[in-house]
Amino acid sequence: MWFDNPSKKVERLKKANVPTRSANQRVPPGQVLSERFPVLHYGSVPAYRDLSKWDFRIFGLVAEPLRLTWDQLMALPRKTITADIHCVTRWSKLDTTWTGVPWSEVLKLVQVKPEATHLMEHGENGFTTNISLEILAADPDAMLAFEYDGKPLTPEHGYPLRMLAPTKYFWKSAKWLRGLEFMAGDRPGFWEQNGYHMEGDPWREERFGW
Ligand SMILES: Nc1nc2c(c(=O)[nH]1)N[C@H]1C(S)=C(S)[C@@H](COP(=O)(O)O)O[C@H]1N2
Ligand SMILES: [Mo]
Repeated sequence: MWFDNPSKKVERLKKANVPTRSANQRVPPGQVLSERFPVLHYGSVPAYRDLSKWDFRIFGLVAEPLRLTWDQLMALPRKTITADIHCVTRWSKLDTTWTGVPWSEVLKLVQVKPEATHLMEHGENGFTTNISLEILAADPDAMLAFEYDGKPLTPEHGYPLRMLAPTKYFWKSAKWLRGLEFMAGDRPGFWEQNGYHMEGDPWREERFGW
């Protein structure tokens, strides 16, 4: 498939004006490689006894808001991808492998209104982060991820579900994801309200300020 071809992927991202690595450059400016997988978040790690009461909501600028149970989410098409991740605190990790529901499949679940331009990701503990729909559509690795390295996400990395939008700094990948809100225009999420950049592109070093 086209997304198995790395040069096709880069081509497509460039079309959407997403700067990407060139063949000999995988680490964005100002970043340091990490072998470990650091854990980073604000607040405490949610604990789930089971997922029977867990649900996932898609709302905002959609024809009909949607509520999915965990079992319904698990019945959706899935794929496994490998991508590099870049945290604004300057660590990058190469070749991380994730399994989840591809963004293209999420878009099939609802009828998104034409005015919608951005998405607000809603995490369990009130965490939010904003991202553009154009970026998500252009990134074949964007997904609702539930496995890392072939195993369910660990609690600290977002169990049971997190966003994965690896063309942006990793704060744009909300852990403990519970909802997606389609919006007309952009609105700052949690870190963005606290001075982080609205776009957060690691290749342009969009760390702070907007
Ligand atoms: N719900 C939630 N998701 C979050 C955060 C958070 O504070 N709460 N922090 C973000 C930040 S700043 C980073 S760098 C990544 C870290 O993910 P990791 O702990 O799996 O490395 O999660 C992002 N997702
Ligand atoms: Mo971060």
